[in-house]
Amino acid sequence: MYENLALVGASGAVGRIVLDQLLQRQVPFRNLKLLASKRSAGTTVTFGNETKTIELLEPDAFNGVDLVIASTPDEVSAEFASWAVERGAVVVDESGYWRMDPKVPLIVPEVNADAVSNHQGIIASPNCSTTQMVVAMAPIYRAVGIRRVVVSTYQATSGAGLAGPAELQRTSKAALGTAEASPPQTFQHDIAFNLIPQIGSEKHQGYTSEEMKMVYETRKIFGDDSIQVCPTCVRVPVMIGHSESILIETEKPLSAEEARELLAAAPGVTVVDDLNNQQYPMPRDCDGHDDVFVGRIRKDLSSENGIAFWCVSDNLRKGAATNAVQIAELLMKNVGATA
Ligand code: 2RA
Repeated sequence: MYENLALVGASGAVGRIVLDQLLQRQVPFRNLKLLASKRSAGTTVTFGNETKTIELLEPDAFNGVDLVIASTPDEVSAEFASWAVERGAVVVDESGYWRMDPKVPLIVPEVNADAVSNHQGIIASPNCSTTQMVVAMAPIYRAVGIRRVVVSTYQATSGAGLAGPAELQRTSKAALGTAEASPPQTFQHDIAFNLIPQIGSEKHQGYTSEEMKMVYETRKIFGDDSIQVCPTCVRVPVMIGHSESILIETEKPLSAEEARELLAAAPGVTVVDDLNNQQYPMPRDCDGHDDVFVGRIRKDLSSENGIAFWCVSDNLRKGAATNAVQIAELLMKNVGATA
């Protein structure tokens, strides 16, 4: 049974949405403990009608806990996960630390829900830019196979945590002359009225860490190392909602109409695709929604088996909090199924 939950990182941008999702989705649990490191321990957050105090993240905080949902920096996850697992809890972790560990399933429920049962105490949730892409790839992969993906991302400032949108606001005001200019702190350059073609640091042959996550995580989630991925990740002056321009080269040919039908029928996908009536997904419309939105679906004019589309998702929801809560729900359902 997963009755006693702990949320690690409750005061962060994603942690707050996890709390909302636990209520909205009526996730069945008995007790909920909120944990964070020294800086936030002792502060309070609102959970429904309750005011809950965040407790200190320390080994014994996991005594009696069955299931942990965690949204923390990698180095925090590296330390606390074993404290929880040694005390019998299962950890659903949103950090990047465990994702490529062969003993840790990397789960997007719409794509590889079955892999959840292979866990040894830790289950990872992918990076936001990967999650929305694989949800949109899944129905096409299942129908006709996928050889190659070329993706360019347009990633919102909230991907960098609470400090990202704050920096966008501050630097926008400065650019408009209504506030003092100050040097960027969260991003490498001024993000106001700008685009920054770097998320993360150099990782492999001129690709950034964010870009290589899209390569490695996609292959692990599909269990298919033959999928080729060429990513370019860009930070854009948007508050919430990552957008992606995706070109998929399929194994067998697929028409745009067939792709639209597959996507429309896929779990977790909403198709918004009517160019003549200016209908396509945009980040401001997707903010606050759990689905992955797809539009501009069309045949590639330059290759036989190419399908191109535009994909937008709330990076704090399906890209993080919602996916983690869905994994927790899968675990709870699996226990119910075997009981
Ligand atoms: C970003 N994908 O948008 C990252 C967050 N995990 O910065």
